[in-house]
Amino acid sequence: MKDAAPQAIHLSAYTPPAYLVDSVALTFRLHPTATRVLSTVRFRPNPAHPEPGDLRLDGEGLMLMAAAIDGAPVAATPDASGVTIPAGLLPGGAFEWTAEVEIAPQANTALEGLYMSNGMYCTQCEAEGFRKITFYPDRPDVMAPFRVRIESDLPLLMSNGNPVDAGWAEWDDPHPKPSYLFALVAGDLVAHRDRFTTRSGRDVALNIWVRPGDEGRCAFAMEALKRSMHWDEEVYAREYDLDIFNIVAVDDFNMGAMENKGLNIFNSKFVLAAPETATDADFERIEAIIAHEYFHNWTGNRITCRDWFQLSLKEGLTVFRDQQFSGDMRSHAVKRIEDVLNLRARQFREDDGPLAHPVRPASYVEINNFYTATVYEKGAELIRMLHLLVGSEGYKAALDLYFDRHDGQACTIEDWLRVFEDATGRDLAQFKRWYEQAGTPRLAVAEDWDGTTYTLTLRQHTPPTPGQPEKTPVPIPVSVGLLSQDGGELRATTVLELTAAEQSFAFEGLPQRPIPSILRGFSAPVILERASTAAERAFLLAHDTDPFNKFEAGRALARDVLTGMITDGAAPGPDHLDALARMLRDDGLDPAFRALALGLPSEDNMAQSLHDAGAEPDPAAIHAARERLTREMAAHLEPVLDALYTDMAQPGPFSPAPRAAGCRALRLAALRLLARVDDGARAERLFGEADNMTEQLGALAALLEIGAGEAAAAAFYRQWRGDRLVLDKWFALQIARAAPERAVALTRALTGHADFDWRNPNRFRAVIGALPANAAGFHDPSGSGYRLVADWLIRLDPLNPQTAARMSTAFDTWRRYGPQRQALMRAELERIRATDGLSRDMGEMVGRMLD
Ligand code: 0A1
Ligand code: ZN
Repeated sequence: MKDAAPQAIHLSAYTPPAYLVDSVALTFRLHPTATRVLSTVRFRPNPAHPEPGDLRLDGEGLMLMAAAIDGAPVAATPDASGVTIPAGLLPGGAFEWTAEVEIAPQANTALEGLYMSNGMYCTQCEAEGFRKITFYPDRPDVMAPFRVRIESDLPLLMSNGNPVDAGWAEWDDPHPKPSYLFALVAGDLVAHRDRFTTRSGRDVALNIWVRPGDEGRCAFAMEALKRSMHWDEEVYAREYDLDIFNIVAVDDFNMGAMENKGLNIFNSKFVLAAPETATDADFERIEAIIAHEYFHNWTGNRITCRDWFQLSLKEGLTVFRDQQFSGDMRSHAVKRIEDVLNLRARQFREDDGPLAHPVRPASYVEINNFYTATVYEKGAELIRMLHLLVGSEGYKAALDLYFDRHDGQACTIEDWLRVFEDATGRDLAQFKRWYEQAGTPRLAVAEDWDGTTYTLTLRQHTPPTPGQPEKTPVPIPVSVGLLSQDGGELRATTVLELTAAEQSFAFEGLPQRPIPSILRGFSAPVILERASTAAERAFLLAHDTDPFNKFEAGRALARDVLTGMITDGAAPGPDHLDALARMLRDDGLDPAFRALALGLPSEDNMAQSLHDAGAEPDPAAIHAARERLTREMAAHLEPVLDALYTDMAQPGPFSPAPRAAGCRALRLAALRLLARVDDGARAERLFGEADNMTEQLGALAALLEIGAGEAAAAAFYRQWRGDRLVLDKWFALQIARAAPERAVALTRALTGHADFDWRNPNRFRAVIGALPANAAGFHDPSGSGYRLVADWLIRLDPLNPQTAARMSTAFDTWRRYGPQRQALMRAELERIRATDGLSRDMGEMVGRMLD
């Protein structure tokens, strides 16, 4: 018997809290199976609420031992989601609620609330985990200062804010915060320590806490933290506001990291890094996530969200800020390309299927399901567009006003847009549609040339998404530059603002017909539909001065070639290969850029674009075409690849600096192609010689891709079996790079491996999540890939619904494929849905995918 469908929560039903909180005092008596949490909460009626009425506190899975109002015991009987104290039992004005509850952190496998990881206690409260710790109005618009006392024999005890006593058993956080930012850590950890002086002279102790043995892998994260603190002062005039900033690395964590006030908690894979164990991509990611969590101190913590529908208020903005930061630390051009590739791979995919939702959703069943690429990455794109539309000065004025006006508040998207309107005088009523309308707009382009005037006609159209059959035009900033036939700039970049469904823009007085470079810098999150010739794409790859569009021209060229190979059996022509050879030989180009430009669209990306063009994608055919093109590229480009492989070698000790990393990326991209012509000889050699993980793993990937990686994989395991983070890479890489016909069997075999600890989210993702990353393997026509993933999701769901539900997105493209694959995937989704006791998280996800 299934439970009744859980209720959806609607943005339109928001009401302010009946009571506000003036202060919270918590005492934790830690015990693995019987932790006691004592709370003292000072409430007062909210003047903004019509009538205070009953006191409703959220609480889940708590054993209530005692409760009192102003010291007098109250008989409170909790229901499944909390407890209600009738108005009649309340004094009328302010009052003090005290309670004692018991919880069992060791039994908490969902990793939400207070749980244990390797003998250490830690918390995860966003979005609604605090209600698993004690009874409380667990909603972000209730902000309060917290004081926390921790009783335990463990040597390290921490919570938010500043320590009150030398033993760190008591912590005081003076900054009012919502409960989702609460954190507690207790364990036997060691610190990598440093200090930072803010520009107004505050001396801040910085600590990164890790398991003994990991302290040698914290230096990079610490440097990244100091760079982030400095950058936020310089660029946003935001200073840190406590005397101490603690970061803790935990091995069992559902997400990347969490911005708890003064006590960030990180998945250890996004903190720990040493040259031998972390790749360049890891270093880059660590820098970005450290920055992201730090930046939340202002965008998220000091100014938070009124309710969870406003999640992008903090996440879109903080992603935009971390993207700006990474661009400043590294290369803006390369960072922009990487961000757009990621946006297309994850957010465009989401926006094009059954899980499509607006950046500000109108309803949800389980908020944990809305920590999505749309809320995060598309949310950041909206802010990038605002930045472009109002200019750097306007943006700065708006942000200054935002911090000034809203510090200490829980805000909405309306508040956010209003600061831009007030600071710049621009009307953003139409812009707001970007927050409310799901789906990726298609931008069609028509051109006209009359001998002196070049006219671009832009037309926008957004396909229907679930619950939104009709779309209205959104304002789209389209950055355009015009090139002359000899590669010069005829017109520098201008931003065309498309606000209607269709609009024309004329460029007058031109000496010759220009070659347009449209959507420079990827100025809006849209799909540009403009047919072009291979010759024009090759021209732009060679001459465009806008690095994004230069990259894009090469990417489109490759996509067109692959499309031709898949749909018409065409052979790859010379245009693409010759253009690539010229690009690779251009020493003026950043090696990191060249490495990206040498890449091909992913198999999932090809499936997406074929589907968009009305074709039925066949993952096996896509894989075969991509393989064939890779071999052709290798054969055609061998001399230049060989030269790059030699020239890009980095002498001396490993440095994760962007320039060296870019050279390695180009060298390894060359290596992977060369493996196709030298039977992996160079890769074998590099695998044996490499003194860093980037090259060792790159060499292993090259060998696995040509089916010659077995011995290297075994050697890799022997070398790294004791290192959990490296072992995750070992699991994932073998599956992701396996030949499609072997991928499912290999995944199954690895789920029987002694090191497959499926309860650990990183390991589960490394194994079960790697199969969908092998598109042709996952989509094996037998349906065995679908079955294997569904089996494991069903198994994980009762223990860890959040991670299981996130991974169900492997199936969200099911309607793209042919009838047989559709039927097989649908059957697996139905099977998941019919599982007894399915979590609310998973129930919502499969329901949205099926209905
Ligand atoms: N706010 C964090 C992400 C995060 C969200 C939810 C979590 O648990 C349900 C954990 C972390 C961030 O943006 O980094
Ligand atoms: Zn965030």
